[in-house]
Amino acid sequence: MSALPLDATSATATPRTIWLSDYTPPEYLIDHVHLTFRLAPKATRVISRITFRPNPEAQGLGEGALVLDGEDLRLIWAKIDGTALGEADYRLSETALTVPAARLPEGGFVWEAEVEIAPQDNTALEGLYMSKGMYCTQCEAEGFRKITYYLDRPDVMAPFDVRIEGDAPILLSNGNRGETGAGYAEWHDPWPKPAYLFALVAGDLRAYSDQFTTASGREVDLNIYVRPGDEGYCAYAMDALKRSMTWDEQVYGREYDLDLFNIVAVDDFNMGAMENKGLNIFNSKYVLASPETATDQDYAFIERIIAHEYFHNWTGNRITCRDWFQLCLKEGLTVFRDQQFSADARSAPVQRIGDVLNLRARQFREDAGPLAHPVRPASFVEINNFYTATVYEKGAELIRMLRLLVGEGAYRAALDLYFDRHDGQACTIEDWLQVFEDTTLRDLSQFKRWYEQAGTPRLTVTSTYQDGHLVLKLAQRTEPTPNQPLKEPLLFPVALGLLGRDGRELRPTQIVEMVDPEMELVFDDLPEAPVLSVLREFSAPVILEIEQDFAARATLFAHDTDQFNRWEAGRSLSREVLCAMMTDGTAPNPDYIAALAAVVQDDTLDPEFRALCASLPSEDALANDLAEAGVVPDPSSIHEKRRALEQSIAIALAQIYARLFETLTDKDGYSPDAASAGRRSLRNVALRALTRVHGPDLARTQFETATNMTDQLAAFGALLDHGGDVAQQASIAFYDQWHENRIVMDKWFMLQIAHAAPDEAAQVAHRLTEHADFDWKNPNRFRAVIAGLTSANPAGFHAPSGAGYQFLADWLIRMDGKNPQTAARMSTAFETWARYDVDRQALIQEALKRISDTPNLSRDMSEMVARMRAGYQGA
Ligand code: B3K
Ligand code: ZN
Repeated sequence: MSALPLDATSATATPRTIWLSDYTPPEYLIDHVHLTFRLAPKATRVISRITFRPNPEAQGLGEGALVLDGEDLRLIWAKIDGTALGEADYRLSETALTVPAARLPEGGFVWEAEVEIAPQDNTALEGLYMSKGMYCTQCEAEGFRKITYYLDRPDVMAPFDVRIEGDAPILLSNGNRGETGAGYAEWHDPWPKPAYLFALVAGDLRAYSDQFTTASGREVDLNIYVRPGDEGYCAYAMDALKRSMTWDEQVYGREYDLDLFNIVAVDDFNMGAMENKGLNIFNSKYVLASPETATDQDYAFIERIIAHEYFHNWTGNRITCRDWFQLCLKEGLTVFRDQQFSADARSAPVQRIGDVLNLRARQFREDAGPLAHPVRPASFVEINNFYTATVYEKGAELIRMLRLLVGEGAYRAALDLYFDRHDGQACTIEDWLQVFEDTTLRDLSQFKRWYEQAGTPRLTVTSTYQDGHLVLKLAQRTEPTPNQPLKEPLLFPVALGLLGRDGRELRPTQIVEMVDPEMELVFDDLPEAPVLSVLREFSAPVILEIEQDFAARATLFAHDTDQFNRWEAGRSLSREVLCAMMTDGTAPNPDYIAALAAVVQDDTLDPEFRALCASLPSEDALANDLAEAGVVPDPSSIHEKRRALEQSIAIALAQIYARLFETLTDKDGYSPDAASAGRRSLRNVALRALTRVHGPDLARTQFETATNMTDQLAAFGALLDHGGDVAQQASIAFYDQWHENRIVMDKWFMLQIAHAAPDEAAQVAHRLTEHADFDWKNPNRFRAVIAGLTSANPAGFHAPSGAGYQFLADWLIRMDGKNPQTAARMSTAFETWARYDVDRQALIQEALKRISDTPNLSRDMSEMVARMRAGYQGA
């Protein structure tokens, strides 16, 4: 039989654009799958037995041929209904195996095949691969085709039985346990699933176990599998899992549906985690935690991601996507559900501010550049490039808007209908919107444009007040994005309230629906020209353009009943102060500092909220805002002016911060709950400011005596920010203390680059890539160093010499040859090129061209680079 080279990164056939409009149903469906794995690092054998039947809904375009996806597989033999196939019976290409209709029995048949794969050589971490001696899989989106020949598409769902043969003490797959004996284990997953949810794990693992009883009384065994020695770091993830299970029962009426739920922590993983049916696989940094090693932020991420993957069991697994264009069907909804869960578990306003910060930092940025695409894209070359902030975060915003538009009760009724009607199916956005239309009898065709139209809409609000009457004019528009020059008006909810100049509430929140390009609203009987609080709780993912004087925003910052808009007003003030400092060199406005002082010292407010108000917009956010305003951002000036404002605030608020630093001390040990985390957060904002004003003594003491990573890392950051010998010493001490803990060491790598002076940052990053502990094939370590420069030190990344761009391009080229997914993801650091001056633009484009000229570039990277090069006119 013919053999193909076993090379995990071999380039596939000429990249082809796949279109949503070309979707056709599969020619065959699968009734049952049986897989046997004989594990060996260099030569794993996979024996499949798959029952096919013709799809009654097929359009016959394939003329009845069986076309199985398969990549990097060595075919040993194949049979149909027990008869071996000869070489003349099928055609093999680099991506498929085709059996012509003439060779197939009518009405269905059993396909059997044996293939060989080499998990140890699989550096792409897609399909079956090895991480520190353990076997593990990642199949979403199209990794299953690297395991065996199959219809690797989400609309083909089947029950799977799996037998694993190997020496490892723990052998896991999806579903419920079957027979287990020396050297083998069998698994049965009764729920039909697409191949992307298949998973296998084998290794020397230890379980941290617990149990959960579902609302209807089903006993579920829960296990978190980790490497020996990590068992002591699983308690928080387990607690988060049980709380997620209860929450989904209470809020969505969804119960778990197998006898066991397994989670495995893996060190080498391309993303955060994966929702494989009954066998979630996690990047170990989103599972393992102890007070000494994980920060409060790590705990919050673990809680959120555990919940997210668990919630996929219904939104993603029981109801999946018809094709990959519908990715937001499961991701947008599941992100929205995990945001709701975190808001319930923590503080809702703080959660909302965090969600919006994230949306703006990643999704608005994406929408403003060459990678802009709709929540449901119309085409792609490599689907892995579309697991984006737009699909996930903007996708979640669409669900949030729908809920606001139809109301909480109708939302729950629509979801009940969705689960009822579509359980076991592979669905589309049309199916999703239909349940809302059927529940509310509303026509949602205008709302559907949100799924198809890229770009962040702008909402402009102007007002006139006369004799007790307020007239509000609202207008919407969306700028053109790549390949979408014309935009249509969208339907979205605008939550607004009115305040008096003294801050009392004149009108409570009301929700109006923006439908047309323009709308006018009239309010009567107002005693004075009110202060407008528009887009409360950030009711729609739009850019709000509103002229409000300093006093009006100071009123909102001091008094708005909507916590989100209170924070937003403070942010708008700080942005204005910074822009003035940058454009005409003005000193920081003392009124802003006074307004900030009032919020920071108000002990009736949640400390986390105060910490958020005290944090200035990030350098990247400021660059984005300047570009929005038509000013070419200068990353070094942004860096300097932002530091200068931080310094002024630190000096002005030094006494307040000294008091907070004293009073917010936690007397009774560490607890990861939101209230305790909030106190640490504000106290560490104070520490950083006090270090700026009084020098490093406080931070050094905290660094040396801290009993939790949140406080130790904050002190480390303050010392690095201070610089000089103390920074050096802290860095050595941190290394000595933590060099054996891989998750903590990622922080060490990242922070040093983050705090390097901009003109040295690329050099520091480069030096760290030569450090003995830099393992570039580990995605977490690679990301720590690359993002340490590109995200955590923007002034360094955009240094005028171009050294940052060169550093990134060198590493992307190198990584692309091993792990295209991780490389392509990191390439988005270049997506903002159009914001900058012509010299920086030319340097970035040069770097992109160099990547593009590299031979054998992956499909992932060539697509990203081509999209980012488009539109550049030259210097
Ligand atoms: N569904 C996975 C992401 C898969 C990414 C494939 N490149 C994790 C999640 O969203 O829950
Ligand atoms: Zn997800």
